[in-house]
Amino acid sequence: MSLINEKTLRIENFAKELGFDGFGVTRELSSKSIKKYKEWLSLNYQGEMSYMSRNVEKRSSLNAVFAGVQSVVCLRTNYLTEDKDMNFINKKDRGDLSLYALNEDYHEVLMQRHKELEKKIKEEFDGCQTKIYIDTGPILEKPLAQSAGLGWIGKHTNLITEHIGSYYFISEILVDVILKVSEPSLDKCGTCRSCIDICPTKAIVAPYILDSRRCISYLTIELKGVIPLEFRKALGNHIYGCDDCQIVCPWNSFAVKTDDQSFFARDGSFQLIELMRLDDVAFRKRFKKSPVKRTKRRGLLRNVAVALGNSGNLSAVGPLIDALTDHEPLIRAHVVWALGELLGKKALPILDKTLTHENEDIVKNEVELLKQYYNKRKDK
Ligand code: B12
Ligand code: SF4
Ligand code: SF4
Repeated sequence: MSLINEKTLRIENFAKELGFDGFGVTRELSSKSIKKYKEWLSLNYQGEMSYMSRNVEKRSSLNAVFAGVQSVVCLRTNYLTEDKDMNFINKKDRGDLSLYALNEDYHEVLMQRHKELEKKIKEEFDGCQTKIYIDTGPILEKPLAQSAGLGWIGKHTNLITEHIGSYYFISEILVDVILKVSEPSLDKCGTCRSCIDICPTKAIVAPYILDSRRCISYLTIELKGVIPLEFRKALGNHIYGCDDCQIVCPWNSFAVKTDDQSFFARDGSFQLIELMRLDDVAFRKRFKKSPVKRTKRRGLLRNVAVALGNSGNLSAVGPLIDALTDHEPLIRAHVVWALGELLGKKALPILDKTLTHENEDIVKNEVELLKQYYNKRKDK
């Protein structure tokens, strides 16, 4: 075995000891992936995620993020702690959160592990330079991981691994020395299209192509403003991200679970009414260190209001009326919609009475839409 192969193997073994369950090495980003990324941007599929269009040069060239890069160590971390099926849609009084978001923010959990692996690489290659990426850097992680043999990009656009599934994070350490490269993974989606068919908002517009603007993960986490009307019903009870396309993927019936305590649900009961009542202090306390804090309180309660509107649960009416006086216009706007869904025309006098001093356009607009809807029905 050559020295490079030996060193790479020792680094891989250490990565496994640290808890990474997948390790692979690649040298470059394929020109096909760069082309596909640029096509995706040209169609505006990134929506409001301006960070996706800001660093095109960096995302298209590893050298632009790390001069002198010779190898990319790609890593996989399983976050699956519990079985999940589509039954959650019938529990309409509860919000559904993505499996990855049930406990601590993984960016923080994973950093320490990466630093230890980085130290090991530097022990093996004295004086080498390294750079860690965990999700947030301007690099195309999935195509890199595919060419490092960690899995293939499925039609739902997530990376999947045979016998493991897709419930894992990917991350990288770029290094300026040559490591032994891995064999790339091959696509095993075949004729299946379950993910495309299940998607509630038809966000997978073609196999391997996702229009983020339609994806519930984007709508509930990344989008900062008003959720477009056309998607609100389809959101159902999703309140933070979406796992649907992964739940139905046949490769996830083999999904292996992790025993890493950092990913276990810290509080499984996401009762919508209870969440609707969270004030600023309670929100901060409940979601401290959780990925959910990304949406801030106003984003989460916006989503919760939509889910309550979809719940058919009339006991939500009282808490929703209380929320009409919330200090966040974004929340009030979605509460208006939710009351319209639950009470129909009967919501109008309540809104007129409670929102007499309303100044915010986004809220007034929702009331106006509801009025127009019932006026049109009267005309007919
Ligand atoms: C932006 C982003 C999002 C956006 C857009 C998602 C997307 N599919 O691009 C939104 C907010 C919607 C999102 C959602 C989710 N995300 Co996200 N997200 C990212 C981020 C930051 C960038 C991804 C990116 O570059 N997208 C741009 C497009 C152009 O890239 P692409 O999907 O790789 O696909 C293009 C090319 O790869 C190319 N292509 C490549 N190979 C092939 C092959 C063929 C045949 C074809 C035709 C095309 C093709 O075509 C595609 C263009 O159409 C990455 C982290 C990172 N830095 O990479 C995490 C990341 C992709 N997200 C992740 C996760 C976990 C999720 C969610 C599952 C979270 C959730 N449960 O809600 C969902 C999944 C939604 C879905 N179906 O993809 C993980 C995925 C892990 C995995 N197993 O793959 C990542 C890698 C974060 C991480 N470090 O672990 N995410
Ligand atoms: S995450 Fe949900 S909304 Fe997004 S593509 Fe998958 S099924 Fe569709
Ligand atoms: S559901 Fe089917 S088509 Fe979609 S990613 Fe999984 S195997 Fe591929």
